[in-house]
Amino acid sequence: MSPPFLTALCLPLCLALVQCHTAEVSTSVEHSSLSKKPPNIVFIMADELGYYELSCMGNPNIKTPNIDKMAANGLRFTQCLAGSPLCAPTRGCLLTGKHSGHTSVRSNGGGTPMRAGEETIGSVLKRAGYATGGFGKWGCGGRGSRGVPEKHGFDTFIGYYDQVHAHTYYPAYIVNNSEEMPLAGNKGGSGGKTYSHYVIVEEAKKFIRANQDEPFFCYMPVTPPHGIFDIPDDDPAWQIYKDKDWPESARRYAAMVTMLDRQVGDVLALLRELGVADNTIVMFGGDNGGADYFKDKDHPRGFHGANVHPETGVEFRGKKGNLYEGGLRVPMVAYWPGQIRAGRVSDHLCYFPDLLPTFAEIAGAKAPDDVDGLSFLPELLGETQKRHDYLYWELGRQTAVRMGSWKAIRPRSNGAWELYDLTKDVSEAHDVSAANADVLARMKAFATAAHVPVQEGDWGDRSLHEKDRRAKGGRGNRGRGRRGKRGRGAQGEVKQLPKKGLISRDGWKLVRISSETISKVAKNAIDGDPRTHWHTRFDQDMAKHPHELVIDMGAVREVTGFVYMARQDGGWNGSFAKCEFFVGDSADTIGKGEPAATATFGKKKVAQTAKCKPTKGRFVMLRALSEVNDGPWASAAEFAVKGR
Ligand SMILES: [Ca+2]
Ligand SMILES: [Ca+2]
Repeated sequence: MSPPFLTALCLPLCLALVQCHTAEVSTSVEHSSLSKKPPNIVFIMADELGYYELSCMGNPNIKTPNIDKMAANGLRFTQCLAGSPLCAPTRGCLLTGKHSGHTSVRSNGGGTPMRAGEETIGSVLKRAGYATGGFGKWGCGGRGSRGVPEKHGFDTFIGYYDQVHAHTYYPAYIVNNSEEMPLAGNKGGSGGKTYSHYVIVEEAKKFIRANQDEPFFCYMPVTPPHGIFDIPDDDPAWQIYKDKDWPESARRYAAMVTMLDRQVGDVLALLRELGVADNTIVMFGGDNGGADYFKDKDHPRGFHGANVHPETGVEFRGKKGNLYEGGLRVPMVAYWPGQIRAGRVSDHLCYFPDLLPTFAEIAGAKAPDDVDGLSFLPELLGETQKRHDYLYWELGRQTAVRMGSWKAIRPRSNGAWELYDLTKDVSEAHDVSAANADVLARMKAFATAAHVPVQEGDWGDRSLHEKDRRAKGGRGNRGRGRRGKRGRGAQGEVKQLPKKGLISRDGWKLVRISSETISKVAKNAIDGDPRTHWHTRFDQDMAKHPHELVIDMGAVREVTGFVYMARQDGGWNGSFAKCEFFVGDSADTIGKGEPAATATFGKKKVAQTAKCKPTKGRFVMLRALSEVNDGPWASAAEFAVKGR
């Protein structure tokens, strides 16, 4: 089942022989056992691209001619599942070959580190003599931690180490092996002159060119089409969509996908130019299930239908962030001239932990013994493929197991397990657990065996990591908008709460909080600093509104209004839209009657006020019912109360 180059690798002195023969590499698909160096591996991963968002999948809106061609001349997987439905944990699975019951990066905090010494695709391939480069979003260890890419087998990594840093395409710098690489004219947010993604792709191409005579692994976990939905107005892809009668974010998103498609084409052209295309496997995929972005009443599953079959209308349940198929199903295409037969569609059930053993086998390297993945190289080559006994996921309080066509899912810890037969019910609409207790029992036993308590890697000094996160907003700078206007809300022109008419917040106590992240805690909403904010957790059990905050003001006050400030760091994720406010005498009963005030806030950095008729009480409650982008989470830079 091994391709001929593996035979060559088994021979003594193979390295010398391979080097002697590199000049003789032919573009023929015939492999001489000695004339080939191990194949190059290029893995390009879009951030957020949904299963049905490629034109070869029938998407009516988005054009992806180059990826379509890769699929037509290669293999497309129908059942490639993400390691996790969120950015950081899915990268942890991809890089380490482990499922999310074993990985060290299971939270989506952005900078959570892998453990020291943990093996990755990078370290395995580097030991096998590969040049290893990464370009894009790392997400498995912020700067200063033990999880940085250059400590995990990557010769070079250029891009974003922390995910929050990646929430701008115009940061003042990106990171190159933990050093800052300045980007000219950038201020963070949507303001700047140097589009970071262009730089990242160019660096990837430089890496390929520089290592054309070595076997190389080029890992490209690039950020488009993840928000902020920015693409330069002079990008050719924007010209295709700019005049569409769609919401601007939906147009920008589509253009970002088409831009990335063009760059995939550029990478393939470069491999041909260098004469290494026939000895290079190129894979393209998404990192987690589609996010159903840009929902409206005509597009209840998102404007581009990431999780909806464009012809049949059959939907994947759920989306990014949960373990139903909508959160896990990603597009995945593999192209390898002469090795993968053109035009294949594979139903082989695989997931991100399989990539390490697959790439290791392609390279003739040994995968670590403790990986959970299974090489799918035989499937790529059309040979007999082993199947998984089961696949496993956990995220926060959610757990899921796949066994053949069976999918067991427990959406909440201590909740009931559900069971679906995906061959009959890909939408996971009909729970058949009652009729298949034996099947479910087996799968629950797999889940119990698969989970090991998480052990994250060590942080050293977090100061550089925190700096990267702040760099997202262009702190201390004024931003230029993407259409050349002054960006609003950049750090440096931080808005303040009104000075008069507010009840003093000295001595205020938080009584009850519906949800908060580890770093963006609710006390940030009442700390008097508009640059800090409370950000509710993005987690299945806390994903949905309402998000609530109950505050004890310490004494009975007369309340006349409620003041809200959105986050001041240039992002709109999590800004409150519809809210209710309550005044009461008891923390236990507050929020049960009629609200004292309701409001629908807009995209404004200035303080917004919901007035109420004078109402006495010691406790106030804020209840956020929706978010400006229809996101499930919420945030507040500042919350204050008017009155006396
Ligand atoms: Ca993602
Ligand atoms: Ca604050």
